[in-house]
Parts: sequence; structure tokens; C-alpha cells
Amino acid sequence: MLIIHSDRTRQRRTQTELSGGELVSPFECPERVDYIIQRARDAQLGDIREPMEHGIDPVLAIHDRGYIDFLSTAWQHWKADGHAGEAIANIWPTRRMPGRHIPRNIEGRLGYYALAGETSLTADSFESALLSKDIALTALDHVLDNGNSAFALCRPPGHHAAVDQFGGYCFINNVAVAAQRALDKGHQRVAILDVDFHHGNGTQDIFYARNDVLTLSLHGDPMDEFPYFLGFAEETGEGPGEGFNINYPLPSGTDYTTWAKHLELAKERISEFRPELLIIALGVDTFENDPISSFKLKSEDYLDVGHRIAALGLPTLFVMEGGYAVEEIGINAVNVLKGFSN
Ligand code: Q9C
Ligand code: ZN
Repeated sequence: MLIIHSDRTRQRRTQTELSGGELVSPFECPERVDYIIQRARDAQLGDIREPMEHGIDPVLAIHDRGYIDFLSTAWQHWKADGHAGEAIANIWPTRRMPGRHIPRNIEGRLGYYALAGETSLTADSFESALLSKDIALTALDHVLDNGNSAFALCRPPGHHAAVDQFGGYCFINNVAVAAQRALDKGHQRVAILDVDFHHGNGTQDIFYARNDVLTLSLHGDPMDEFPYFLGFAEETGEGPGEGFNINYPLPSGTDYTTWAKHLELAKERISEFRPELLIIALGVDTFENDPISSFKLKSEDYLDVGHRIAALGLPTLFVMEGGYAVEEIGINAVNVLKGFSN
């Protein structure tokens, strides 16, 4: 399987993540990619190529322009205001503070465009997010050109990024950008299956009222897990999109037997939809030793995950999302791709 990768993903090395009331060294770190690419090389998974630049238009096809302008200038404004640390949101439009106005001050703007407070915005954030979407789009080009599957080794991840919000380590929604691009290149129907431990709230948000992109997510029950406020089973889409969003919230401690049953349910729905392209939001934070998650998948289970996805028989684009057991992330992610290819 072709792999799209860039060493420039290393430029993103944020210093702080707000976690447990402390500023900790971020879980979403550059070593994640190092372990995955090392393992892909060792396993001789396939050719490794550099991403090509695709510009901003595919991003504006799904994200709000004001949001993208904010991302591109936020750090400059934050520094100009003399703040010492990385930019972290600390106030939001909430119930009875509806946020009808976008504040002038960067602190207010940060809250307006953030959906969570763990993710620091830094000098590299926008550029890194652009690089990540170029990795996804270059891998997509390959799938569109020859019908073969490909792996986009994206970093930062994307599936929490909504139409006009960042958070959960995500700024630009890579799977959504790729899905929209496939439609703009002539596809009629694209399915996005999100197997990251966390609900793909951003992807759901972007396509919620549409029936040309089927969105499905298997994840920790939002009653107990991030992002808490979206990802419930009753969220099935709206308007023309009714029936085209499917959530499978699963309890803490879910093991592979239960998880795989829900994967099969998702696959039935995908087959019924008859997509021309399948995009997998590939998080491996479902791993038993993941430091911020609570499912119980084992390394060898990921081979079976790949095998089960391959049974759909669709051109498939794998896009890297989460996974924070850094030393095992390479084995787990590459096992999915090996299981798919064998
Ligand atoms: N104390 C992805 O997997 N909550 N994002 C962290 C740590 C945010 C995960 C809590 C989790 C975001 C792409
Ligand atoms: Zn995740």
C-alpha cells in the first residue's frame, strides 16, 4: 500500500496541553509519526512518497472562511497582545451567551473558534494543519487515479475539527476535505468510517445535512468520554441527511469481540449505501494501553480490523487520526494496513 508521509510533520511540537488541571507535554507528539513510518518501513508495507501542495480551496470547500482566516492569523495576534504561553482557549459562547458577535480580542476569538481547551494553538499550527491536509489529498489523488488504496500518515489529526471550530488536537478535518474533493472530482457517494476511540464530531458536523457522504463512527460513549456533547446514537442526520449519520457509542472497557460486532453493523450500512470510495478515519487509541482511552483492543486485533475492512471490496483511503500509546502506535496502525492488504 502506498504511504504519503512528510518529515515536516515534525515541525509541530507543541509545548503544552491542558490536562487534569496541569500543562503537560502533549499526547499528540511528533514521535507518533516516527514510530509509524519506522514500522511501515520494517514491514515493507509499500512505497513512501512526499505530499504535493493542494492549496486552500479544498479546505474552504468545507470549512468556514472566517475560521480559516482566524487560524492563519491567531498566533500573530496572540503574540502581539503580549501573552507568554501558547494560545489556549478559556472562555466560550455557552447557554444564554449565544456568541452572536465574533470578538475583536484574540482571547475572545479563540473561545469563539475553539470547541475544547486542551489544544494549544502555536506558531506552527496553521502550516502544520495545511501540510496534514496535503498528505490526505495526495493519498486521495492516488486512490482516485488508479483505484488502489493508500495511507495518509497525517499529523495533526483532523476528525474533531468542525466547520468553524478546532479542538481535540485537530484544526482542519482531513477526512472531510478528502471526501469533498472526491465528490468534486466526480464521485457521487463517499462513506467515512471513523474507528478512532473518540467520536468524529467534526466530520458529523460538516456532513450532517447531506446524503452524499455517509458518516459512521464507533467510539467511547460521550456520556463518559471526550467530546462529551456529540456522538449519541439518536444523532442520525437532518433534512436530506436524515439516516446518513450513524453513531455507535460503546461503553468503557469494550473489548474486541463487542467492537468487531459493531464494525460489522457499520459495514452492512456502508454496503447498502454503495459508495465509490471508503475513507477510514484511522485512530488506534482503541488500544488497551492507550493513556487517554478506555477500550481493550490488542495489537493483533488490528490485523483483523484491516481484514474486515478489506472485505467491503472498496477503494479505501486510510487517514491517520489518534493513538497515544506512542511506542505501540506503529505496530497497531501498520497492523490495520497489513490486515487490509493480505
Ligand atoms: N487528559 C484524537 O484522538 N481529551 N483526539 C484529552 C487528556 C482530548 C483526542 C484528555 C482528546 C482528543 C484525534
Ligand atoms: Zn481519538
